[in-house]
Amino acid sequence: MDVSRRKLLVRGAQLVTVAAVGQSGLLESFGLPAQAQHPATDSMSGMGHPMGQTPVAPAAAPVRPWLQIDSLARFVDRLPIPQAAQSAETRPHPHQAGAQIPYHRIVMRRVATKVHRDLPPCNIWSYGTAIPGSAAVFSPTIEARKGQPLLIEWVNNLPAQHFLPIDHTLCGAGKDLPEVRTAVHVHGACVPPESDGYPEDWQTPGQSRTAFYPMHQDAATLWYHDHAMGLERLNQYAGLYGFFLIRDEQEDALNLPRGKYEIPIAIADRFFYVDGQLHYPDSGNPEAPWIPEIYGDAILVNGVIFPYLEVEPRLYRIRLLNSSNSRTYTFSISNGHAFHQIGTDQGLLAAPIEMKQLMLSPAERADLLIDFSSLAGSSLALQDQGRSILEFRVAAQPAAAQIAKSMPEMPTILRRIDPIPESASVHARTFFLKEYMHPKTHVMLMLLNDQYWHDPVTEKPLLGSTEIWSFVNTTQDVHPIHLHLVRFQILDRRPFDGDEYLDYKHFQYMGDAVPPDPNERGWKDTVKTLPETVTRIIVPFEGYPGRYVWHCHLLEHAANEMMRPFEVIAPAKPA
Ligand SMILES: [Cu+2]
Repeated sequence: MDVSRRKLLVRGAQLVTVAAVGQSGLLESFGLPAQAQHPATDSMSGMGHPMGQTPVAPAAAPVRPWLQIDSLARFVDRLPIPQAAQSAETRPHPHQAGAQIPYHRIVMRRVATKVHRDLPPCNIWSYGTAIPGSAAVFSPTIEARKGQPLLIEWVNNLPAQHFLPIDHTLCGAGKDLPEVRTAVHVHGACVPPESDGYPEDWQTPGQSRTAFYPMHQDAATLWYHDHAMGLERLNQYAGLYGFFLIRDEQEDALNLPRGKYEIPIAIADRFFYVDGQLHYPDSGNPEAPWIPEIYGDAILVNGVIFPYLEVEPRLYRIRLLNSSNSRTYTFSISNGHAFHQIGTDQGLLAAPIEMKQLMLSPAERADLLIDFSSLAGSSLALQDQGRSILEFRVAAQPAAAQIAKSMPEMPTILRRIDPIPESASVHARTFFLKEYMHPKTHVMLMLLNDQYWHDPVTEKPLLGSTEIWSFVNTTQDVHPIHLHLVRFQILDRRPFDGDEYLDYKHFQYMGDAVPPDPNERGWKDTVKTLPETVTRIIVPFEGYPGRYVWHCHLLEHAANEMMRPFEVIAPAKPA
């Protein structure tokens, strides 16, 4: 992976040369229409790193100096625990006469939060208010149960002007549109299309939208975030994300740690200025500030840099979410302590998987059990590739009330998950994931099967049918691919010769298909598609007919055409 970006740059340079000699652009040479070309910029400085650790630096001198994260004191702020959203009202069920269901009203607003003890308050956009006992603000957690539908009115009370660099040349972010628009998507929720937060179903400040969540699905760690066309990367960076947890009887029966022993943890990287305000790097071209990826040097854990969490020497349930724009993490615990993964994006695995390392791409979740019982009196840290981001301080002994009660124990079996046979698929689709570099401007463009957002819908699965989707990742990036509405299983990954394909259009496998890792053998809604690898998933299209989206969850990629609609078609009624 270390040479990947260099290789891409070399390839880009080669192709630029070819294109210049041939008097035609790179995009045309790939059979792409000229409309693909991103407006000119001379800067390549916005280029991120595929799994990068190197911060992106803008070409222009910053107006304000950046914060050096390493200068901050470590572990001086308590980890904020997101508060459960409170519903005081009920409203009529939209489809069942006479039934009343819980109604939440969640307001998006500009708020000041403390991301670190030694920094001035930071202005963010959030669905939340201050957390009791903390100077931090974090979005409320929606608590839902299978079989208990609910309504949420999402209210946009944000300012009329954005504070992060909008790129008006991107699809759906034109200067003719309001600057501030929001569309709330509950990631992983099986909901009717009008409640899914379709990117073009946006609201402006002063507007709201009420969404219906039927909650027919299994217990899982979902999350909500903004998905407005052309602004998702900025709105989420501004702070618009939170947890949405679904519980059910199957999970209840496992007696997993609950209450203060169940901790949702959202990890998101950011850049800051020395005055404590958010910094979103740009390309250096004010007319086209988009950058291909972003890897901030500050890791926010529930909105705070370098927090600590006091734990008792006992079993904890940690629901881990990667809510970063681009960064993939490799998590571990500082002393090499093993932990167990019990669930993935769409709920429980079949059995706990013992692990010492966990790789999590943007939008993926991991439901973990960490047993601190043998670590009384010690401190350890949650790390990303050896870098500590959250400290666990283990008390010398359990709380007295807990000693009297029986402690939850590690379950051995979680639930039954039947692998879907490939023979269940009625349609196989293949998608080429590509990145193009403009020969003159060196700006990247990311596409799914060479199609743009506004091209006609090509994926029209039948409601109730099962399909196999193969993602041929011709790039050097890990692209986490997310399908709205559905859950799926990963079939396998098989490496191919990327150079041979890109240079000669000759497709050649380089090895056998590899089954997913044990902790991926559950229901997923986001899949890591690895470089120069074909990743296959099998997808039952269940839920509702209508138009949804699928996209790369590197938000900068999704903003630059790596997002497509799909339409679930209701089966024809018999005549
Ligand atoms: Cu991508």
